[in-house]
Amino acid sequence: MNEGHEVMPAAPALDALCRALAEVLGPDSARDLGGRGKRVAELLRDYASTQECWRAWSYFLPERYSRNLVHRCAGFELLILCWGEGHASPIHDHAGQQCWMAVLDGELEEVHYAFPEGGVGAPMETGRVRRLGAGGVAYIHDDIALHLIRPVAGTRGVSLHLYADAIDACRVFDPASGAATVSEVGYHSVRGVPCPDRSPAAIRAEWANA
Ligand code: 2CO
Ligand code: FE2
Repeated sequence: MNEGHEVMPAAPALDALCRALAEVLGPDSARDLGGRGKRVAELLRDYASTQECWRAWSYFLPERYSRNLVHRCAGFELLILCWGEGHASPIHDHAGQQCWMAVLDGELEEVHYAFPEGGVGAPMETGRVRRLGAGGVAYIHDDIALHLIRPVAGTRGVSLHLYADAIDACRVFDPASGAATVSEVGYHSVRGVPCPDRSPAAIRAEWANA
């Protein structure tokens, strides 16, 4: 170990997954993946069911679910999300992008919501609710539904999220009224190293040529 230098934890199988995803997705293929979407889901399922190196890059926060960057490039972004007991995402959209979620640990609940077409002022309608255990893969796009994600009550969970393309901001919805606000999303760690004081813009700039 080099004194004075932070040791960066390694996650070789995650790096291999990113290389495989880059081959399948390409730099500008987010809109119409055709049959390649199935291959993306398979790659995520294989990783989630057989690998453990994500543990080195998972980082829980007491107050909210954490967003931990694995890789960001033209075409996609890969994150590990760590969900503590009682945490939940807001109801949100995905900025027109495609999103796959593979459960790495625990059991997560996904709740779909219909887009509030009638305007704001009424409670949002809940759609399908489903639970996914480790190795399970879900897919969402704005044409399918809005959603929220949370661990099953009283438990923690970890999930791997692939966004194609990367999402820098999304809309979050108030369940009581359907009112939407735009919310920038950020990162709590990058490749296993916590980054509490770094702005999302600085991190995005660092990855701009990856
Ligand atoms: N989209 C949310 C986020 O990236 C998590 S829910 O899965 O899509 O914070
Ligand atoms: Fe989401």
